[in-house]
Amino acid sequence: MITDQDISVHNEQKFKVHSSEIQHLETKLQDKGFDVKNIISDLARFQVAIPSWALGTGGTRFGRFPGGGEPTSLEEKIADVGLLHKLNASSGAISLHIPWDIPENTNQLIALAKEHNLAFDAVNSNTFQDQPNAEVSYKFGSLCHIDPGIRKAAVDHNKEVIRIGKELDSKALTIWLADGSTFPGQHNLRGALQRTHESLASIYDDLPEDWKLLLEYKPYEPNFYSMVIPDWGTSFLLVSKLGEKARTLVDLGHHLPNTNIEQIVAVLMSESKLGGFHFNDSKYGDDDLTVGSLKPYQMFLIFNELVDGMRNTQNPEISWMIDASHNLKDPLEDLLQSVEAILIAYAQALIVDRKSLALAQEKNDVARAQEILQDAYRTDVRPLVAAARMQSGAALDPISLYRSAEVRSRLVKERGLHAVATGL
Ligand code: LRH
Ligand code: MN
Ligand code: MN
Repeated sequence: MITDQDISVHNEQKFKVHSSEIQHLETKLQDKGFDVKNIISDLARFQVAIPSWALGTGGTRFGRFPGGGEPTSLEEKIADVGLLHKLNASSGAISLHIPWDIPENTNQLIALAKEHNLAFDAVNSNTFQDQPNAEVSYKFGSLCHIDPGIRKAAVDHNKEVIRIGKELDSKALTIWLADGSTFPGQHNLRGALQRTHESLASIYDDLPEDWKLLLEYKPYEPNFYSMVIPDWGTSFLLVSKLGEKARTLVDLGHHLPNTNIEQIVAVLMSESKLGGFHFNDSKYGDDDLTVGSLKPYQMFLIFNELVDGMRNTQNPEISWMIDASHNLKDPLEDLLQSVEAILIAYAQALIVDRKSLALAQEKNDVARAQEILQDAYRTDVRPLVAAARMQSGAALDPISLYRSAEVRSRLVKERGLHAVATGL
């Protein structure tokens, strides 16, 4: 849908303004001792996986309002992510959710992904919904279930997801559990945790050597009295027991209001246990809104810890992924905005004057430390992000090209107005 030719025409149109912006920024950053080329290369390398379930409009309990032209097959989902990657060169992977996605002809899917320069990121298991004709029900939990037969079914499903992931050359399994209790007394809290650990250990036994197991946590929802893995501490406890290949995944929406997420990042990285990220934004809970739409300063503070941790800890490579989906915007525009917001926060973190910050910290110069952080945050780094895209052959302004190329109406024409993606 978007060709190299479209991109070069677009970039030529935008180049004059862009080059004056980047020159201005370069002068400013050079003066502070930053090598702009290095920053641009770091940004160009950064890849964020797109979840297959974000390509359609999400919904609320009250309704879903699809905008048309949504992908209805895995092939079409891959094509959509390919389109994003063509536009921004930063979305080079797709994360599948089984059984929302059922890869049938894996060889064909691998070839198609290759055509779009995409890799298969973490595969996600689903033991939070009952599938049609399923022999067991997860109504009262999955890996924590009191019934060993149901626990085994949930474990076997995760093993099946690993098997599928291996075929696709994926390298990680992400587990999010809805397990918990809604009323006091429903669970023996220690028992539920113990059984979950045993089930996870059995899944971990099947994990290939070069894979990782990423374990999410969430304080509430769907259960409103207790979740078996409510917080980073419980996830950390479990992944520590499981072994080296198991790590905690931080989903930004899975915290109680005002939680200091950047501090969680720092603690996990100091223990080499931060495995992955699910980016989104929220005001009230797990709202799954566009990254950076509500709390861009928090995003920056998180990336500030990530950059510091990536330089100064032994934490292994982190899996980056978006986990967002809502009711109103064109999902592809929304994802372009999310990826842009992630890269902006990363760029801001890359221009923190860390030497001066360390000095200010040493002297307990609190005002200076704040000045240093906010100086980076208040710099308009968008030209750096655009430069990284252009360097990789993508568009200076992806959304404007997406709109001028009328991608959505072409997708509607091709797939139909009532094409609705499977998923959440
Ligand atoms: C539920 C959730 C979780 C998973 C996703 C599939 O909270 O958003 O974050 O990663 O569903
Ligand atoms: Mn998530
Ligand atoms: Mn969530």
